[in-house]
Amino acid sequence: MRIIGHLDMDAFFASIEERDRPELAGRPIVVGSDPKEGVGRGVVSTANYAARKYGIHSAQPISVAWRLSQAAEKEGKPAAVFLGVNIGKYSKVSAEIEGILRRRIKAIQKTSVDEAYLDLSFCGSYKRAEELMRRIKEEVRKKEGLTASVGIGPNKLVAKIASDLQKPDGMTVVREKQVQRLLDMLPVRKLPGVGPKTEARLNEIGAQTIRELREISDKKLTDEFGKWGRELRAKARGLDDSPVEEERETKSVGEQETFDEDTLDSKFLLGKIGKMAESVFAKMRKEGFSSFRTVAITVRFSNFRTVTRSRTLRQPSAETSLLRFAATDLFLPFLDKRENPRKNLIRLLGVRVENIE
Ligand code: TTP
Ligand code: MG
Repeated sequence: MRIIGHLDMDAFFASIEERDRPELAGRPIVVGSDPKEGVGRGVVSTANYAARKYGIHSAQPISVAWRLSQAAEKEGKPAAVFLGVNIGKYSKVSAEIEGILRRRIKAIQKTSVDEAYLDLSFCGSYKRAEELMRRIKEEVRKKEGLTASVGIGPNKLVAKIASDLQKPDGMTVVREKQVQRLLDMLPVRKLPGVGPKTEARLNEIGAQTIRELREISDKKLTDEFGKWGRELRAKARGLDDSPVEEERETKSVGEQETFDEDTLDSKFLLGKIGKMAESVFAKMRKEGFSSFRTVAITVRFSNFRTVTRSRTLRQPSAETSLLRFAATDLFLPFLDKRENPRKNLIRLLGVRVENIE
């Protein structure tokens, strides 16, 4: 019998900060960019549950979070505490939690800084799987001072949905024969992979709940969504046979962009390189890495000839400015005779960091 678990830490970054600053216990906490008294331009990484009561949430502009906090204060509630992101610290905690899991479970798929799928089939029964996960939650609470929410089900899809159902500090077990009844009650948005766009289109064709999605004919789903329609159909039935597999370690993070028009406008291209360096750095941090050692750029010319150039630093760097500098420096020769004697136009640029930790 397959039994799969999914563990997701509660308000992860914010819970760590709350733990480390006992004077903040119980206060609303927002972790993210500097709000700069309401004119800051970044976003909220996460907020603890007290701050979520004010409507503050991940990915929201930090200026909006600031206003929500001020509004709450006007009503006599405590103002939120705004803290910067200390990704190095959170990665360490993440690795410790992974250690706790690995000591008791062989097959683990860590999917983000605070989430993992666990193959609990070896437990032999849902009861024993639940006992094991209760012990693990207890150990995480004792050793790390943090709470986690756990879902247990017959596959990854159901386990992931289940871990979200009783947050925070939740434990939700969904046995095979309960799957359909549970899914049928939930809105379609609860299915992993269904974002705001799919949700809106499903609502348009009359499916608010997973039950309603299940009742749409296969033909209509395929007409509307193509291949994705078939996947939705399986999800709505709680079907998923994907294995819990060790993620190949991400050793690089990058992005690339193809331009609307091929160009050799140096101001435009250097601006792009700079922006991409910043955003690759942000992405790297979001994925739980704090430093890089190698910077690589990709240049594709209008004739599709593609060139990669990279530079490895003597030691790891955690500086966005250094990434920006290295990427720019690698790119400059493409603007002149050194790498581009025929003045070929450029159609795509990419920036990537490797050897990340
Ligand atoms: P989540 O597990 O999505 O959120 P969470 O742990 O803060 O809260 P929940 O109790 O609902 O699980 O993400 C884990 C961490 O990843 C989160 O603490 C901060 C970070 N993160 C971002 O930096 N930006 C984001 O947009 C999201 C969603 C998360
Ligand atoms: Mg979480």
